[in-house]
Amino acid sequence: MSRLIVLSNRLPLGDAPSGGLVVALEDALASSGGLWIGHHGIAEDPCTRLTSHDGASFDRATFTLTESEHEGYYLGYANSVLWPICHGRADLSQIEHGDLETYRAVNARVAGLVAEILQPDDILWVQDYHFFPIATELRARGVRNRIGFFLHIPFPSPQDLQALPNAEEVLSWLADFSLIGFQANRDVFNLRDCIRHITELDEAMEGVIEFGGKSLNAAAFPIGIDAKAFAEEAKAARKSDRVRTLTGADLMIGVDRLDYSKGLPQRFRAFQQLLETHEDLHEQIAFLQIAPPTREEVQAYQDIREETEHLAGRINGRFATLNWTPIRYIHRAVPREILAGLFRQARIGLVTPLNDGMNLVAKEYVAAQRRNNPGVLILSRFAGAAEQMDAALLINPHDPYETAEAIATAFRMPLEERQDRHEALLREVTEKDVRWWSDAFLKQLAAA
Ligand code: GDG
Repeated sequence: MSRLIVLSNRLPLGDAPSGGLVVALEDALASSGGLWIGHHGIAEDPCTRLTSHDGASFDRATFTLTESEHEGYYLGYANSVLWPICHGRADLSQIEHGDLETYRAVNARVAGLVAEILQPDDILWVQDYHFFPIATELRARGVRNRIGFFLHIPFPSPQDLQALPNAEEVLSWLADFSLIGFQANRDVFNLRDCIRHITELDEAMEGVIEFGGKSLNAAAFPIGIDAKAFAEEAKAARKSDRVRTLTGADLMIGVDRLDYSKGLPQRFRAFQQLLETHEDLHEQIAFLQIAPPTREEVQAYQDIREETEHLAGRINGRFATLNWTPIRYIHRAVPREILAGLFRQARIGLVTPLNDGMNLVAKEYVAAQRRNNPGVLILSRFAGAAEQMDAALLINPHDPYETAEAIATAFRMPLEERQDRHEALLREVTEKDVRWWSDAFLKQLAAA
């Protein structure tokens, strides 16, 4: 069995957002004597370290970034250029002179580290948009190993891709991976369209995607969650006294990093629309939005915070009564076991991103429900999850009327319909869990 080496921007340290990935990869890493390489901390002298922890099931290697690398590579090109453009928000991109150079340089340095570690039979699995150039860098160093890539965020349309300062280069970077995994079919189609557009090939090449004389091997591998474990956590939390019913009203929940791709202002406006047109629902629904901070150094994130907080304040000012607050907005992270219990209690789960690679909250909400009395998932058509989860109430998050009506429908949905929808959703979430995801990807990579 080949040794598995995983490369991701952040080294998993057991906290929530990376938790799923660890579960997915732990078995394969442990049984192959594998290694996880990731970034850990900022230091003036960039250094790399190999660490083995007592009792840990796999070894880790870390690299640090300098302050200016952190700015140019991470905050700059990765999160102020690639992130907005891949999410269809080229208008929010900030192309700064030198950031792309820094991004290339960090990738070259990390490739040097990886090349030193790699042995001939190892399989390398690279995670996400921080490392688009890594296979090209490794190939230039003579590395012939199988290198897989998984993109956790959407792959852009041709229109958006060309908003990058280096659209063609990104495609040629991708061509050096042995297998490219995307979240959804949508992304595979976008890659095909981008190549067709940029190379001005008008004939459709079914099945094969070629660029610069190389064939690209790309497919959708929708990421999942550890559904069984999450359901257990939700069940246990219900019994603990840390999660209590909030008010007399029924709970509707949203949980998202405070990111402009998650559509929070649109969601709040849809809720306002509901309150304007459904007076009978006043004091009946308590909307809890948990939105922990993220990338606060980037201007677009400061702007989305202001807009979101302004709207929450305005809606509460207008509709609150002495014993009812329509929106509870928490701009802090909430412990995972409490989240799980809240999902279970919530009659409606509201997941309305404007664009999202997959969206794991949708899957967690479904896993946390009681089978005999499940809540209703309202899901954006623009989440990768919508391809798998069409038994949810699918909505266009830009349309406040449609979203408001979906909330009213969810609130009044008869038990039998809720159970039917939930059963279909739960089957998908349980069958295609996070272990299915890593097994499917690694199997195809091994065959590449
Ligand atoms: C990227 C892609 C793709 C959130 N708030 C708290 C908290 N969370 C947890 C959720 C969930 C995770 O963080 C968020 O996952 P998402 O999938 O919703 O979104 P991104 O962070 O944008 O992740 C996305 C994902 O990668 C995986 O491929 O699905 O499309 O953008 O697990 O529950 N956890 C805790 N407290 C919080 O306040 N404990």
